[in-house]
Amino acid sequence: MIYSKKSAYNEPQALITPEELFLNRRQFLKNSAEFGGTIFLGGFVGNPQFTEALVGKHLTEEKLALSHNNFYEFSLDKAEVKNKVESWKLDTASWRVEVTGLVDKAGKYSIEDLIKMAGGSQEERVYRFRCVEAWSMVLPWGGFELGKLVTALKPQSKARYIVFQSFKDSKIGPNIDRLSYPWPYQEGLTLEEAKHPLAFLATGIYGKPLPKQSGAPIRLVVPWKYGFKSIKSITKIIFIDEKPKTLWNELAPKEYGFYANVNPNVDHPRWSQARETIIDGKFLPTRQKTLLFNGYEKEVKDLYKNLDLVANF
Ligand SMILES: Nc1nc2c(c(=O)[nH]1)N[C@H]1C(S)=C(S)[C@@H](COP(=O)(O)O)O[C@H]1N2
Ligand SMILES: [Mo]
Repeated sequence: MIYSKKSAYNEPQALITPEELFLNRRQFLKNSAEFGGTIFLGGFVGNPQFTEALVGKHLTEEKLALSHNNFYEFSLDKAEVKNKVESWKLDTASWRVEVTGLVDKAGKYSIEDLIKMAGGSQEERVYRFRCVEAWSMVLPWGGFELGKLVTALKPQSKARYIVFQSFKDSKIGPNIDRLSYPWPYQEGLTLEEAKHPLAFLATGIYGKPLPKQSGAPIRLVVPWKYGFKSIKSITKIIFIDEKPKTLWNELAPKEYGFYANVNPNVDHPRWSQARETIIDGKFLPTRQKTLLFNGYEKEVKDLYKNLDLVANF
């Protein structure tokens, strides 16, 4: 693939000021001491090429990002998710992700195992994040490239898609009993998409381990797709040969496609996708134009060169 890491990180529209990133890193160092000895010991190493190229736009304020969440297993109210997750007694150390299907290295892995398989270190990535509901944020994730893990798991030659599932335990997420959705929350990518260097598995945000409302202890981040693809609190990864069912697509196939690439030219049946509201806490909404592939066109367009983006929304 014609792709250099540098191009991915040097997006001109990106993202935050070096100053903010620096403060953020200092904050991380402080917090990593508090979490010392755990899987976060390695920390999230920022990419200096990236840092130097940052201009203009602002990182979403931490307290806004961490109190404006979509996590339907807990609540349909974005402001309420944070409170609802508090009763979740999350034990990160015993969390396992089951890997099954058309893959040589099937098994049940701890978060530490997954990080080791992906090369043993974690890094920080600042990505734009665009929800299908037409709001956006700029978020500093900590974690590792999904593709590194995928390669280490040795998918078999028949594998063409990768499926992710969240927990299906109503003792954790009460709405699993209350809402008749096709639980567990399930999402999927083509294997090619999953191997793209921008596809990321996050274990942290703002230099700290992921809080529960953000999808602890591990969640997907696919920055060129609508936010609903970025599934939280992953418990299962399945390699398969056919396009999988995905939760929103199953619930409303005319509204939410499998690909869900951010596209200002393909409106949602009930609203326009041409613009987005920046989550900045201001009383009057700040709007900006939505970019094709959420601004990552240069990096990802080759994945879709033979795909009709309108038919395959
Ligand atoms: N398991 C699970 N993952 C999920 C969701 C969810 O309800 N459950 N919501 C999705 C949607 S619609 C969005 S926009 C993002 C929100 O992530 P954030 O709360 O960290 O911003 O998570 C996605 N992942
Ligand atoms: Mo979303």
